[in-house]
Amino acid sequence: MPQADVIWKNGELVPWDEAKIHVLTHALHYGTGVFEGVRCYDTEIGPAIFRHHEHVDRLFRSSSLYYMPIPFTQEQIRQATLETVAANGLRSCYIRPIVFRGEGPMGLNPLDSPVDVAIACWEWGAYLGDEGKANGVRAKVSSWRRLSPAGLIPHAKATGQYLNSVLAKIEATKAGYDEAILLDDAGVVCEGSGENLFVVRDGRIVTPPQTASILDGINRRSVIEIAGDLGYEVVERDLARAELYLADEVFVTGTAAELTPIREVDDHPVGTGEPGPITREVQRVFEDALHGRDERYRRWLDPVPVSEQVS
Ligand code: PPE
Repeated sequence: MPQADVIWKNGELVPWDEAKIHVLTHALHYGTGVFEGVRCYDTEIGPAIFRHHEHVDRLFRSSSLYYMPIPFTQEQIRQATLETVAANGLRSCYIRPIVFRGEGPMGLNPLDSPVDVAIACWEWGAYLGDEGKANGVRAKVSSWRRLSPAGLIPHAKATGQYLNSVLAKIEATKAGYDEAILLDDAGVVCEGSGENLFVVRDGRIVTPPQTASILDGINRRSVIEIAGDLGYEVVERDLARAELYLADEVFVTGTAAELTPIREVDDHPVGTGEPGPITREVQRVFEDALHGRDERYRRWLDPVPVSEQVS
């Protein structure tokens, strides 16, 4: 994977290779960490982080759901992220803030272990491939159900919870598909292994509701707003598995995946088998928003303070 120069760790920037942890880190054993996936784009107004405040806010909420007090304020974490991107001289990158229970007593009670924080960033291209982003990917409904809200907290972006996505992703890729779609505990459509999901039927956009064990995706919210601004009706309701096969269009959204069309589900072509017109239109405006090309959504960008160098 591409490396950058420095990583922010508990308040200071350290060289990439020195951002290490002990093998008895609590989170390594018990999954007691929470994280974010954030992206910085080289926009019309310079490098800028997309919906930065919302990501920092979700990090703190995830952390609080697992009783992990972060020893920094939201504003300190936001400034640290801006500083890390700037120090690495990156104009466009993926950013991974992580908060975790560090080296402390073994055993399930994490409350006496320190809460460590790190922020790394690196260049990361299209998550499901450039081809996939342009022409759509092939998905498989997973035999693994999305983690149940009776056992864990789907709204939290917690490290241990990702074993669920990992199983689904392994199954889908071993079977020759690009991505997994998980149903929830009740058998209704939930989301991709690392993305929220949208279906277009009869000109309407439908996406599973907050109660369907989804992660409350920040790009999901952005796309709902953009689609509304474009005049589309967006409905949050339960989706039956068969509606994936009967859909005119299907697409997923996420920080890593951005907006990626799904062109096949379980070997059924979605619609014509190519990304449909509504997907294309929403994707175009969403990409404009990410890159600061649409003034309406400039409020979603948090500029990275960089000295403009003439090269
Ligand atoms: N659901 C899940 C399970 C999920 O992991 C993500 C993000 C989303 C929905 C979309 O959320 P948002 O990014 O706020 O729109 N997945 C992150 C991790 C991907 C990874 O492989 O790591 C991401 O996109 O950064």
